[in-house]
Amino acid sequence: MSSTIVAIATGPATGAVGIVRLSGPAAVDAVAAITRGLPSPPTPRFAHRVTVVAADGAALDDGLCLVFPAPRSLTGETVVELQLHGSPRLLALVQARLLEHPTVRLADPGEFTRRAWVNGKVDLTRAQAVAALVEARSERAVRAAAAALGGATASRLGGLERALRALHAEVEAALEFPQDVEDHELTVAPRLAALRADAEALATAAGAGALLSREPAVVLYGPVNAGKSTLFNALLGEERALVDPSPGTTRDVLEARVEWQGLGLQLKDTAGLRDGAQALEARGIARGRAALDEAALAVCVVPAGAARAPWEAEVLAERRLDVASKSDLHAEGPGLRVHQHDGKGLEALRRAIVARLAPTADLGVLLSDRQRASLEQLRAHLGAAAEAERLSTLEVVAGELALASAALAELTGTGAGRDVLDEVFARFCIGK
Ligand SMILES: Nc1nc2c(ncn2[C@@H]2O[C@H](COP(=O)(O)OP(=O)(O)OP(=O)(O)O)[C@@H](O)[C@H]2O)c(=O)[nH]1
Ligand SMILES: [Mg+2]
Repeated sequence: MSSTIVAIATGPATGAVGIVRLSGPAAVDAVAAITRGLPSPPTPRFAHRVTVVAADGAALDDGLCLVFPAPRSLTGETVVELQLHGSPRLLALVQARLLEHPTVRLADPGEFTRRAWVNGKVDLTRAQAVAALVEARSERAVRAAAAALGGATASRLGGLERALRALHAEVEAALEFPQDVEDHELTVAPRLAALRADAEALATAAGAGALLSREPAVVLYGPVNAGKSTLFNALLGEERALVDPSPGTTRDVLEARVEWQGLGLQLKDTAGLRDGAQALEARGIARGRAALDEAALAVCVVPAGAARAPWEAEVLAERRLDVASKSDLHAEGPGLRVHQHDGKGLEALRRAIVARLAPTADLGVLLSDRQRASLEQLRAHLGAAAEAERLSTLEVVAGELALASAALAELTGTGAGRDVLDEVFARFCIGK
């Protein structure tokens, strides 16, 4: 890879600092050509004070220049960073100046990270973690991405890969030396069971991770006038929804993003349910039901002491959380009780919602849709291998283990084709 790439690494908005980054053999030359004050050769990893100049020699900005000679850099190539003032126009001018160099071109999205991956600086899970960290919107998403960046996902997948490879080799050996088959049969079943348990745990962790990238919808629903909108406002801590003593106040679905205990989610308020609603209200109810169908969790809000059964029947129990509202008006009532006006029970409700969506403290593993599909294939082939093992058809076991290995290689990126890599790196913004 002989081209040198350049990109503005900081965001497109005005900021205190803006960074222009280059990677490749011409990085130092290109920067030296548009600056004054950079010694030749520059001191590695030293903050040089430089002046960036226009083609007519006029100063454009004063800033810092850091040079990371290959291979000890982010990408494994020579990397130069210009830290300037965070003016988008200035940074565009500086980038255009650098592009005047004959071998410098604009970086593609994710190309810095892709080069790091090509040069063995990061594996695919760490490269993905960079994108996930940049995109993270909640504290849990930040922590999960940081853990992956630290190698947690890589070591988890590596453990699975080693165990699978060892078992596959052993089965192949048993096929080649049938006199030893009986010995091998003793160990294949428990090791296969352990592998399946690991793959199962990974799938659970991937489910938890998916909640962090695709924030779940939590929908408040229930009969008219139950206090859903009052509860929605109380949970948000702001007067978002109109509240009124007359039934049928809410028509549209109202949405707000919240972050509770580090978990980001979409909270929705819906039209109260009742039979015989007139045209406009009925359309509101239909919208509410559509939101309910897509909800990760439905919070069934019914006043304490009122009959719950018809409302609870709207949603299956595994997707539903039952709440008794207006608990100040009625002493009895099972489950979670909230009094929206004085905030009683609100924190317990927030915790209950988070506990239902993310039942374990495990932040989860961040996988792409394609990786999750590979994981499903891995599990299917391990299951088929276990079935074949029970029937003592070792050739079939070996075949399924080979397919399982291929699925795992897709997942870890070691066996990933170009399209998979393109998809991974296309998720990045330019300059990453
Ligand atoms: N006493 C008491 N009244 C409440 C409580 N929560 C809400 N209310 C009252 O109940 C009435 C209805 O409240 P809303 O929040 O509009 O109820 P809703 O379920 O959104 O109603 P619709 O949108 O019409 O389905 C209002 O007069 C609220 O002031 C509560 O905890 N205690
Ligand atoms: Mg309402």
